[in-house]
Amino acid sequence: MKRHNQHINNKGIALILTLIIIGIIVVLSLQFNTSMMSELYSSTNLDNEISLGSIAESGVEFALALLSADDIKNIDHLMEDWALASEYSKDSDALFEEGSFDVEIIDLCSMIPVNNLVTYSGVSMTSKVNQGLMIVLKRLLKYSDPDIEDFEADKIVHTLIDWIDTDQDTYGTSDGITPENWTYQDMVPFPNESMKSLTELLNINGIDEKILFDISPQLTLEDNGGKINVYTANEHVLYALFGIQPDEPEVKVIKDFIEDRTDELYLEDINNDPNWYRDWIPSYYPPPGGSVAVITTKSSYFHISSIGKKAPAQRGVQGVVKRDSTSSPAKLTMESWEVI
Ligand SMILES: [Ca+2]
Ligand SMILES: [Ca+2]
Repeated sequence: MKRHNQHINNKGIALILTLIIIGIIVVLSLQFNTSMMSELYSSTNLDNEISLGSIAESGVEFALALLSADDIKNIDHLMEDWALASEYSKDSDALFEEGSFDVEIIDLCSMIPVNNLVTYSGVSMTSKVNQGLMIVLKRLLKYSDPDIEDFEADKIVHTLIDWIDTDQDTYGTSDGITPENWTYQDMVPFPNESMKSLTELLNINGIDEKILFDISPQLTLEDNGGKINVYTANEHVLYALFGIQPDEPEVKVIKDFIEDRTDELYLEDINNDPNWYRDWIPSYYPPPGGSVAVITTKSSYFHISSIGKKAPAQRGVQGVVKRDSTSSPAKLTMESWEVI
């Protein structure tokens, strides 16, 4: 890890300066959300707010520049520059007379995409359940609380499917569970749409605040294509993905993989072979549906937060960016933003 930090320090300032310039170009080519930025600047204490808003905006540009400049397209991992945005931010005071920014980029493809449990296809948009994700989510629930029985995890996930899919049918009734026994509270009929907030999960019987607290860091509501990036997923997601229970000795497989995927000794190997992880995680831990069903090695949705700081005040924005790497340079689209 020491070697890693040194690497960051050496590259830090030069990289920031270069990327800020790229960033300005990137942002000029984006449909930037001007109303969001004017919100950033609007306040009674105008001078200071403008300054803080500009710093936060520079942070966003910096983040976009890092995502755009990532030229290893078929893999996204935690040793790449975008993943080190927070570390690089520590040098950002060099860019301003007063103040600095604190930028963090989180890969949303590192998480389990709840709304992708249901996919739609064809002209009639027939809904289909992503069986692989269903299994992964069930495991996540059971691993977060060993008291959750298999059938209870089933009911929770099936209820979630009914919440999201557009029909009024009850998923999985063929297994003998009748709709009256089902599991939602005060939710008749279901919204039949994507979840808007993870706290909505509390409406589902079997999910209490403790379980929600445990599982929500592993979940995203963004459509990330229904796949999880093995190189950025946290250990709990990886346990669920490969079916390794957290109390089994086999967790060492995952812990070693997590350590080695950020070891620069392997940087070149990883960059050259996206399937490098398969040497670390043996094939007798098959992800549900096989490797192609729920696993990816590249990411397309990122959460960016940028805080402009000028003691004692701070101001920031956060939002979701979609990156389409099929075009060159990669196309970045702001999906949503809010001032924080
Ligand atoms: Ca990459
Ligand atoms: Ca439904």
